[in-house]
Amino acid sequence: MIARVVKIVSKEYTLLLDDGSRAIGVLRGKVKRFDAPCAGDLVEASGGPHGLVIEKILPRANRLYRPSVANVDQAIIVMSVVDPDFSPALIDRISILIRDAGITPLLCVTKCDLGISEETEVRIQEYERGPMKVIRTAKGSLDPSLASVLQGKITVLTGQSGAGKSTLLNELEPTFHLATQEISKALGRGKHTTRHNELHPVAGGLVADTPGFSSLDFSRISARELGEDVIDFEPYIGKCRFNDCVHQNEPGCAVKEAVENGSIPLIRYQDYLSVLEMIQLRREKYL
Ligand SMILES: Nc1nc2c(ncn2[C@@H]2O[C@H](COP(=O)(O)OP(=O)(O)O)[C@@H](O)[C@H]2O)c(=O)[nH]1
Ligand SMILES: [Mg+2]
Ligand SMILES: [Zn+2]
Repeated sequence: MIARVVKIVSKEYTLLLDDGSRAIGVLRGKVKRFDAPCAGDLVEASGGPHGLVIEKILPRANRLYRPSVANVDQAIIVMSVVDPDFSPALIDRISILIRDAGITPLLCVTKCDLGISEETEVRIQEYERGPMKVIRTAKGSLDPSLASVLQGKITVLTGQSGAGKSTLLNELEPTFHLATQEISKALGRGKHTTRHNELHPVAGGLVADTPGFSSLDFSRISARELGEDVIDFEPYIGKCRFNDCVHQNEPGCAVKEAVENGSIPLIRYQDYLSVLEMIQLRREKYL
């Protein structure tokens, strides 16, 4: 049978079966020598006397390493309006990395009940006019469109620690009691209480709640590829005069034209340039 890995605790794999039931599986010896399964993997399993045995991992559509999840359909960038502060630079960087992994980014703006500054409101509206789906939420009044985007998909929540990821999941699934920061502080367990390697059944889909990340790693992206990872640039890719255009100083650049006529927000382009310069500096360092 084919089953989905939804949780891994040491050598025990929790498998979600076709009929919605769960069963524990272990690896057939030969699987171990290759790549072990991660959450999100579809595996071929067979019944054994002591439960299910995982025979083989089916080919992956994509693979994230932090968190370790395969076959991810979309990633929701969770960003609060305050506490921690709203950061377009962070949204743009995370969104580049998500698209580079072959995954669709969405933006969820949390804590809207805490009041939105004029500057932040302008920035949010820029995203709302752009190509990324944006959902605003406030504790206690969850937007139903969030549940509908999760339906039937594997979703990763990503964003700074304290942005409200666990709170969102608890509100989406009232049977959940994921530790939020208030609780974990009270228990003195520090900030990172969220468990890795688990996909939670939420709103008819599967969701990975991830801890806040510590670093953004652009080392595998080249200057040439970077523009393709910027979702706002998509309509202009391939339309520049030079086909190796990095949309920096080149004449006849369709991206720069779109920035000048206001089709791409200036801040999005500036964030792109700062990542590009970082990649270019890194190259120089190793030449
Ligand atoms: N006022 C308000 N507080 C929120 C909201 N979402 C989360 N919080 C609070 O923000 C803190 C961090 O939330 P948490 O879900 O643990 O963030 P995580 O680290 O991203 O999982 C907690 O104290 C939550 O109660 C919201 O929409 N409004
Ligand atoms: Mg959390
Ligand atoms: Zn260009």
